[in-house]
Amino acid sequence: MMNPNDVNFVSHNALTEAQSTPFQSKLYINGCFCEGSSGELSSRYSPAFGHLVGQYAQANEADALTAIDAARKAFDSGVWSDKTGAERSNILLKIADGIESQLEEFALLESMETGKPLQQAQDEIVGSIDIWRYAATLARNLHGDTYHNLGSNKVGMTVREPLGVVSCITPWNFPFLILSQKLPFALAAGCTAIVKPAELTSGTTIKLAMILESAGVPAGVVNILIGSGRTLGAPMATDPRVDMVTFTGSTSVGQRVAAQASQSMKKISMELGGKNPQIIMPDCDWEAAVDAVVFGVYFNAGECCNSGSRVLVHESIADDFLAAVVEKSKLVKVGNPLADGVRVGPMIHEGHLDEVLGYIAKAEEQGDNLLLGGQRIEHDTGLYLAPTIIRSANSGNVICHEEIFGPVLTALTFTDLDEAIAIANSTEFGLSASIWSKDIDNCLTASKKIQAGTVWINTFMDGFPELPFGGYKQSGLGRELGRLSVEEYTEIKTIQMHIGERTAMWVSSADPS
Ligand code: TXE
Repeated sequence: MMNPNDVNFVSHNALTEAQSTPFQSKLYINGCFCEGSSGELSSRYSPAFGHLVGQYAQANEADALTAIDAARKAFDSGVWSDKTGAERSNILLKIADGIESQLEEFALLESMETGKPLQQAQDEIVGSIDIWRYAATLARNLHGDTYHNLGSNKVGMTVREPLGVVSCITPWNFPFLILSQKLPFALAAGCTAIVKPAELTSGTTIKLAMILESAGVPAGVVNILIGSGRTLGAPMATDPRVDMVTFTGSTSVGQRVAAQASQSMKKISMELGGKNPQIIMPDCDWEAAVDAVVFGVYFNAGECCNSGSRVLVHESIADDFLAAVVEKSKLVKVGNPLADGVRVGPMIHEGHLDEVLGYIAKAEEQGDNLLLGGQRIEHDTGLYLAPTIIRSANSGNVICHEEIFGPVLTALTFTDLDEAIAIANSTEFGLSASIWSKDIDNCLTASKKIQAGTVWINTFMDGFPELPFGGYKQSGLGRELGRLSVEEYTEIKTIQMHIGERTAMWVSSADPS
């Protein structure tokens, strides 16, 4: 345990009534808010303050089947898929307006359930609204192709049809942002959906349901289940009435969901883990690179698939650069998520904090060098972990290649860019990476050779709805966001046409007898 005075810890104040009143919610199936058929409730307590944040009706398998049935019937009826792109676009824009009108409530609930700083939660809801608006533009731009080069009596065309019913399974680290990377694009394409947020952070997803109907989304088009991944995941991934599963979460659960979904050849989209390197060259913009490393690893308490959890530093500057990162890390404010300037809140739950501490212990056992932190901070709920930096001499050590999902930076050194790229590529993941250098050759060489879905040059973790996001290797399958993301939720149909009289018969009376 670390003394809070040994880190830049901001203590808690008493909560106001608005901050401490628990959110109550039901399931949302076929346009109705309903209790789960088991009658059970789950409770979420704040990882920062320990108070009851929300109580949720729990869905069981029977509820999942009812939701799937509603989504299937809504899709097959054409009530959503037959709307014009313009109609769907207008509804998505109204949903965005509805979220915006409750921005503060969404952000507070998200902050209380996850423990993330309130200001960051607000930024994420603002970012999510922007994504809904971006998806609305794509609803009007979905189109196929035509082919006039098939001969004078043939025309071909491809049309993009909505894929059908989509199961969306989302995690706890960015509950509303990740939902917004999936659902508006599925809706833009004309699909219907069953959505299952993570057990710990269901609040903002179910809050969205309260906006859908008034925005004009017909009953059954979006159905929201709250409950256990194990119980609800199986029907959502295997039911023959579901056409696609989009999942964000751990690689191990993603593999299971993909295996289940493949039994009936469903389309799958997976956004999984990462062990993302930031490569620091000697000619980097020093201040900006130090700041980006600190931001990259501590943002969202490191519970971030895009976390810059590895820093690879050129050996000629390694000691000084890491000393600067240690000093800047000491300035990072940890603690009360509602206080101004706090950047790092608590970890999501006790079990997860224990796992992260287990990785730190393993690193020390393997001879890695703890430069900063490494311990819990002494505090009521006890879920705060001090910003941690570990220098490793061996890129084969556990801390260098497994996703830790906490505020833990692993530092390694390299002698030249080729070695840096080899280390960058030496994990099973390939989500994102960055390079810091003023030399364009270094930057472009790294961006071409690193196996990752996103490479940032002299910046880190920027994101725009316009730019696709997803992983190479075991970081995932498919892409979210970007112009083409709506196409992930479509099937291509080829239509071939013959013009005029058919002369070439397969069988003719003139054939030799
Ligand atoms: O994730 P899970 P957990 C990583 C991160 C973290 C680890 C464990 O390394 O430490 O995963 O987190 C649902 N069938 N990421 O255990 O279990 C679950 O209810 C279908 C990376 O919380 O993968 C939730 O809705 N679904 C990540 C979702 O899967 C199942 C974000 C994700 O939970 C299921 C979160 C099942 N059998 C964790 N079991 C990222 N890529 O950002 C669970 N779920």
